[in-house]
Amino acid sequence: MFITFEGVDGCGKTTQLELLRAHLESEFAKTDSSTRIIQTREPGGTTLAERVREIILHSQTPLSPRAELLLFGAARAQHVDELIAPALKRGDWVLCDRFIHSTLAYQGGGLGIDEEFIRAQNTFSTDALMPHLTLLFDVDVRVALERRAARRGEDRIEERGLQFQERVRASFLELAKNEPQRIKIIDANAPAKVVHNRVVRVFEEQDLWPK
Ligand code: T5A
Repeated sequence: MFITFEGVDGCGKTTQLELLRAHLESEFAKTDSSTRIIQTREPGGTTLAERVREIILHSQTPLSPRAELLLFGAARAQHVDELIAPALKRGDWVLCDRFIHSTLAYQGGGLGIDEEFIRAQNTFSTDALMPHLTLLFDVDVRVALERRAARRGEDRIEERGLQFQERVRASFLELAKNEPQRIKIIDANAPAKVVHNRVVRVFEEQDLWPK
């Protein structure tokens, strides 16, 4: 099972990924399954992809939109080949903080790069791998900004400001409207425990708990 976590910067998806991981581990512990849960993130998850992450998010090097898109694609290709695809082949569950829908929302909706091109590039980068389930944590961008303010400084993408984040949020919601089977919108405008209960409900509705 391949599950991705999406939303604007600071929506709380990493917190939710960790809560779901702990919940899943306790459910798996009740079974005789040896399934492992792999937690990973994008850009990142492998040595090369983490280095690309540093360049994209934290370096002062100029980065054009086309170069940015290609770097996200390169990081994803390495991540899929080295970590995600082998884990899924073993039967492990992969919980991934961001994946293709971030590229569609940020580089497509946010930067205005052609969606069809992004999808074609992604098919090449991932060998057509798509998540079984995508949890989209939807929150007002001002709430997300307040949550981000509690931690470290802004990265290159967060520095693009609230209007950029509004476009990204709108793009995520549009993607969810077009892929209702895969993308489940979770209202993330509530305390973390309440949001987790909403995730649990999605798992119940989809009958996803390990047996
Ligand atoms: N990107 C990525 C692209 O542009 N294209 C791509 O293809 C890909 C893959 C990645 C950046 O790269 C861009 C998108 C991003 O800008 P990231 O590591 O995903 O960076 O960055 P963030 O989205 O900023 O992720 P964070 O981990 O920093 O934030 P999260 O995951 O949204 O939020 P989280 O859980 O860390 O929480 C943030 C703060 O809020 C609190 C937490 O305790 C924490 O302090 N919090 C809550 N507070 C109140 N109520 C809740 N429900 C809360 N949940 C969490």
